[in-house]
Amino acid sequence: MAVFRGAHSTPAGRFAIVVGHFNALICESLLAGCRETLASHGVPGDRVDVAWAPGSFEIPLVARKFAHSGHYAAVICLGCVIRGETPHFDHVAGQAASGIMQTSLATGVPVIFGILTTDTVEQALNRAGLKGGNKGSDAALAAIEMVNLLGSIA
Ligand code: INI
Repeated sequence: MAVFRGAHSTPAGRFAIVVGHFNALICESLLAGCRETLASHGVPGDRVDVAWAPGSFEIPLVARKFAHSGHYAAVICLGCVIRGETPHFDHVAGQAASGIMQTSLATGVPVIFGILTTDTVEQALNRAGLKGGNKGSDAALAAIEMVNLLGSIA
C-alpha cells in the first residue's frame, strides 16, 4: 500500500496569485501573508506572479488563464466577500468557489480557494492576520502541499 501525502518542503515551479481588489485592504493582507509563506518555504518572489482582478467574481477567469498557460505549478486565488456588504453575496461567493473548482479540475493544476467569505468586516480582518491566522498564508501552504502531493503521485 502506498500512502501519498504532500509535504511542506520547497516545491518546484512557478506560482501565480490572483487577488481581488474589492475590499482591497483585507486582500492586501491576504497577499502579504501568502507571499511571506511562499518565501519562507523556499519560493522566492521571482518565482511568483500576481494579477489583480476587479472582484472575487472575476477571479476564476484570470486563474483559468494562468492555469491553462502551462507555466505554473499552482494558482492561488485570494479575495474577500462580506455578506453584510452585498445582497448578492451568495452569487459572488458561490460563483467564485465554483469557478475555482472547475478551473482546477479542467486543467489539472491546483487552484487554491483563498477567498474569505464572512458575515462581517471584523471577521474578515481577523482571518486576514489581525488575530494571528491569515487565510492567504493558509492558501500558500495548501498550494505547496498540493504541488508536492501531485508530484509524488505522478
Ligand atoms: N466582490 C468581492 O470580491 N467582494 C465583495 O464583498 C463584493 N461585494 O460586496 O459586492 C464583490 N463584488 C464585486 C464582484 O466581485 C464583481 O467584481 C462585480 O460584480 C463585477 O462583475
